[in-house]
Amino acid sequence: MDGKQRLRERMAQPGPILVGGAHDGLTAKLVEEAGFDAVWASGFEISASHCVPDANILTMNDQLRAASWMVKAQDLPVIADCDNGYGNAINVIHMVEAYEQAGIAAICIEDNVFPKRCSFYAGVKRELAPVEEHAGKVKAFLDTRKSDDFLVIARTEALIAGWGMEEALMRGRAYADAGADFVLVHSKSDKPDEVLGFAAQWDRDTPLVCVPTIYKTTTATTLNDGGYQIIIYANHGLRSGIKAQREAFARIVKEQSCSAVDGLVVPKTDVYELIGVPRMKDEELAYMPSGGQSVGAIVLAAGASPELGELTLDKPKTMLDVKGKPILGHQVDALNAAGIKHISVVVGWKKEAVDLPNLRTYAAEDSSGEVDSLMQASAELNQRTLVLYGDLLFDQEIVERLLQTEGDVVLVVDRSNLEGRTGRDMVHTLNGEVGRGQRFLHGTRSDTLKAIGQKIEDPNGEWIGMLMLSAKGAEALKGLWSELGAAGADQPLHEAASLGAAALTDLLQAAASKGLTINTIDTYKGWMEIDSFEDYQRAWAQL
Ligand code: SPV
Ligand code: MG
Repeated sequence: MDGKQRLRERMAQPGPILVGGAHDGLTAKLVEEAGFDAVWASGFEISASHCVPDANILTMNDQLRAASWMVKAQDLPVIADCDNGYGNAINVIHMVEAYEQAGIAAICIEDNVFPKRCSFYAGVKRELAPVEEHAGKVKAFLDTRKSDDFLVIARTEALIAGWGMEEALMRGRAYADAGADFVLVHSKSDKPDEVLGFAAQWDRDTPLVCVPTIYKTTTATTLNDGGYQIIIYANHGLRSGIKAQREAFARIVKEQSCSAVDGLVVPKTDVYELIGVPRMKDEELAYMPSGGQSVGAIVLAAGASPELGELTLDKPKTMLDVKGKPILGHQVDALNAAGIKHISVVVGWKKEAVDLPNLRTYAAEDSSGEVDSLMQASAELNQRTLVLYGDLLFDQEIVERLLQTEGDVVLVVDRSNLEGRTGRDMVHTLNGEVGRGQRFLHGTRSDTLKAIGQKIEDPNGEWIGMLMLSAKGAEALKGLWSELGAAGADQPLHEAASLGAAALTDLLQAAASKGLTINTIDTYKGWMEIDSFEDYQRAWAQL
């Protein structure tokens, strides 16, 4: 259903139709959010938002462009204030074509001459167009519109101009008789007497519209009972916005600090919701190649490393220098080169030493289990995310192949010689390793995890400490984590004595046991974990 049909449908229901004034897509969205029935693309507001008087200084195209953003931003019907039709009946014809094409549900044209003056500006020159001329514009509208659901509100300014009730009624009748769908009678009286008096003498079937800006205490119900079907609240978004912005700006200038307006501003996330950032994320996932740009990375680097003695007394392992750059620096370079720019690090032990630029940090206890650490960065687990250990050095090619995968949870598994690997993160996968001595290409094979842990039986690979989560996979792990937490943090999990001490392998095993498909891709070497002084020496020798 388009805006025109929705307005028609609403017109068939009882009660006043409440219309909220807007000047752009965002204010139209707020009108919708508040529960109005339709949006008023207000000439007063649109002009003011360009900081010019409401006096035909903006062109039809300026006004149409603003109204079109309102149509796009939200689902309510948009009723466009079209002033005097921006000229004579010929201008109206072209205007009707353009507005109907833009998806506007209804337009309003007033019997001001061109150029107009806003109804409320005091002490300005005010003239009305001859009644025949305005009735001619109404006829031009009707003969030009393609759909009978595209409606015209004909508005008289007779009361505003001080021409009296008889003139207002005569004009209203002429516009109704010309075929207008609605008649709007505008009044700047601070009491509703004029509009209620007009309605009391109204002797046509054409429904009435009013704009209670000045007779502001009169409720929609009273106006509706008095004969008005559409009530337009024309400019309150703009005026409340000016007040709020004036106060916020003044406070910032006075206190020279953003925190001065803490209580006055909405969180940025509120803005993101309004303008459709969540939708954009879904669309990126659905339609864009999964390059690193839409992928984040989380480096787990919270733990202390007593096995490295003096080397890590004042820094976490991830900050150990390998040939002039910390391990984390090597990781960031490889991730950046693969297009992954949004990198977070969970820090704990000597966290102040993690001082590389452009990283987000999340704090965990240095005694936290790996899963606990990962969940400190759970705010980042809302998109495709690569998770890796902070002591891992790896070939960039491994990341590039992970980016090509499609599974919800994908682990990188080393299939090279497994002898002597005890106490490591071993895996057993469905199909196992490629037969010894066979030729093979990296990236041609994906397998499914059956078991993971340090003590599993019959391992056929080693997990290198790097995995890729889709947004769905990340949600699944977060969900499982809170489910397990609800059952009690002291409960053992797989090989861990408690949930708080659980390693990633424990959570992955629990997820696999619950039926989550975990895929693997193979590597034959191309990575190194710094677990001992010997590893560290090897890293210097090999890098
Ligand atoms: C507008 O909002 O531009 C209107 C209503 O035309 S009023 O400002 O009350 O004239
Ligand atoms: Mg106007």
